[in-house]
Amino acid sequence: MLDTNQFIDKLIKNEYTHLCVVPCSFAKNLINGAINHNHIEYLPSASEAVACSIAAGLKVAGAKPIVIMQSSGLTNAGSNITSLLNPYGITLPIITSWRTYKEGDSEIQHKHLATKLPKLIEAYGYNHVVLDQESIDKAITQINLCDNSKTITILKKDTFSKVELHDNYKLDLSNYPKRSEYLRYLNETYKNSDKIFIGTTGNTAREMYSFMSDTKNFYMVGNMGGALSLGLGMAKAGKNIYVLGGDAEFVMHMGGLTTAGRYKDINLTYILFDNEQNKSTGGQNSYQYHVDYKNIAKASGFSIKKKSITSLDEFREFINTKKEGLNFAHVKCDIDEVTPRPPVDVVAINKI
Ligand SMILES: Cc1ncc(C[n+]2csc(CCOP(=O)(O)OP(=O)(O)O)c2C)c(N)n1
Repeated sequence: MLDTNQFIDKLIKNEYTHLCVVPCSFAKNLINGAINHNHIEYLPSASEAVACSIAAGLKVAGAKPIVIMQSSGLTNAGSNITSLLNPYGITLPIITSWRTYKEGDSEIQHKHLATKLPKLIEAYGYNHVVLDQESIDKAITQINLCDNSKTITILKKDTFSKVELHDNYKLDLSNYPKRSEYLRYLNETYKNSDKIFIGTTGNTAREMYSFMSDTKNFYMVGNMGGALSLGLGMAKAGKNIYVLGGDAEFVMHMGGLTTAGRYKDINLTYILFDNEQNKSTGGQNSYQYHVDYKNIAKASGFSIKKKSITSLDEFREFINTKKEGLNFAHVKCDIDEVTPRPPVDVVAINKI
């Protein structure tokens, strides 16, 4: 195992300047260590495609960026790698975690790339190295190789020693109800109804499994950023849909909002539960204070609850007064304890 803080010190000595990141729990110690350290600028990115393009801009302008992403995110970055980095000859370190999969695991989103990740990298026209887990010097040499050649670094689980985010990065959300309280209310209100609840990857889907046992649920365990569009498809096919999402998920493929906003004659309600962080990948702040979720939804064509919801009473009022059609609400919430992942037999539903 590598000492995370020593590794970051060496990155700084090697003059790396920025970390462009979509978090992955396999890389959380490295990410959280860099956030604590503050010497390499942390650039939380809406998607892996965004992270790669920012890094390319930094590199051509003389900075020394590193990109960190999850293996599933390497597919999002495919267009950037093959149509920006490669043809323009821009080289920079991309560290991708290598998510594993065992038969019977409910993380079905990782099953394919658990064996095919090196082949995907090869198909992009790149070599790969697996980050050394024993020697910081060897690992830094590998990062430097990626900085100067078409090579992608693969990060295995448990490569970096444990680092907790410093207390000043921990958020106090105690003025808001926990997400579980809102979910329990939805469960009570809609138990045994024909409404379908889609939970986004991250903790929303997991918490739905724990707190909404009596509603019809679709747990989206991967396909980050795609829950709203899945919901649009189901709503266009005549179903009454609720998408329950996280704030980091909201921005990943935000074009889904502009597409959905065209259709007013469907029943689709998007409830964004904003805990200001990536809870499921180590609690990194999402730093989206500048984003006006409600007005983005409104400008995209949704009917919105004008004020952000900060209490259960306001939530009840929204649920009981909203009209049919395309609705959006921004709900502030506190974080719950970690809840179990839904098991594979309930995740792998393919018909509703
Ligand atoms: C393409 C892709 N990139 C990264 C991830 C890793 N990932 C899973 S959940 C998550 C963050 C989710 O945060 P948010 O939507 O705010 O929900 P929360 O976990 O806080 O409830 C990330 C980055 C992923 N699943 N897919």
